Amino acid sequence: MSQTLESTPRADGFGMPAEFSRHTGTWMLWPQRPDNWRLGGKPAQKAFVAVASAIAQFEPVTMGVNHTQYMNARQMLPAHIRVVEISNNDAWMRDCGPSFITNGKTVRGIDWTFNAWGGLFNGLYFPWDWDEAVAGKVLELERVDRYKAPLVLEGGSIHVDGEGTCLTTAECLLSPGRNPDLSQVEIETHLKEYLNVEKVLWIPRGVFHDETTGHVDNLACFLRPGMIALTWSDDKSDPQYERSAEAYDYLMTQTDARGRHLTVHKIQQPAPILISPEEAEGVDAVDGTLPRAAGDRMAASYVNFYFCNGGAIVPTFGDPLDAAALAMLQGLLPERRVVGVQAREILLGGGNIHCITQQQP
Ligand code: KQY
Repeated sequence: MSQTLESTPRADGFGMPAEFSRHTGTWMLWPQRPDNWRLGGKPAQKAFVAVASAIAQFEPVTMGVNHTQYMNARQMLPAHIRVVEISNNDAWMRDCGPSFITNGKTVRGIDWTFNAWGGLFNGLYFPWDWDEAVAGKVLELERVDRYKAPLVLEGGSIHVDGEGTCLTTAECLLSPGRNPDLSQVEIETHLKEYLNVEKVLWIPRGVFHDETTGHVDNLACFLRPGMIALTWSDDKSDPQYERSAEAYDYLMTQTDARGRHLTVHKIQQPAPILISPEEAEGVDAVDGTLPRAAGDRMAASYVNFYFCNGGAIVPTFGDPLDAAALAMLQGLLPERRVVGVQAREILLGGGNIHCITQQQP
């Protein structure tokens, strides 16, 4: 059995590598809850198969599924994707899974506290106890020791450059539904201790209408140390304009842990994506779960992509700007193959490709 360690990663010389470093594989969870995914998750399941298959061209993929969906997932996924039973409340492995860390020889995991993006204050569903157990189960399956971090945090709320810098948003990490008893300084101290970083960059806000209260992974990510991709709108009447502009202005005033100034590449967001009446009708209404109403705007962003070994898997939306986003990322990541996957059905559940994946170094 894997052990729970009493020290911290920093004290033991472990830290989180950048997502663009080498992986041994990717973890995902299978969508099924009918009060989040339309039509009992059927269209989303096809999109998850497309994402898993795209990643599996580059590295091994493991899909965790509830026992009620095991046979269906096993039959829908190609044989080279490993399917294991892991009970879960929903399918966001980035957020309820572990953050893997390493000292260059051994891999360990951080098991953060998960409260469904805001607990009883503004969480997205109740209960979340199966999700809360996912990180521990993944680590035990891999026989990897873990640190239980004293912080409510989802993996989508942080990015690291692997060279001492963490990127996050104040909107998310300081939101009242997460760690209301901790100050910004205390939260930053925990990030430094558990991720083993020297510097935390606090972008003010995330993407407009993001139901995670502003996860950074939908707004911005490191392309390499010192280089950031930022979702962008040139339309001053779009509520995203102000958010992206303030993030850009903030990043332009900052240096990273190594003292480098940051280069920020703007990736134009797609035209606003609204839930259609047919899509809204397909979602069960359940008390305590975020409702899905026709006309609601979803937080679409090309930046919510996933690095895998030699590749980058990027969400597309059937928008004329898809091609420009793919071409721009391919130009910025010449050493990788950029692969677009139609992701509207994932977006309709409240996140995107980065939110449903978790890398294991
Ligand atoms: O990381 C994410 N974007 C997850 C969002 C969860 C949405 C649940 N409806």
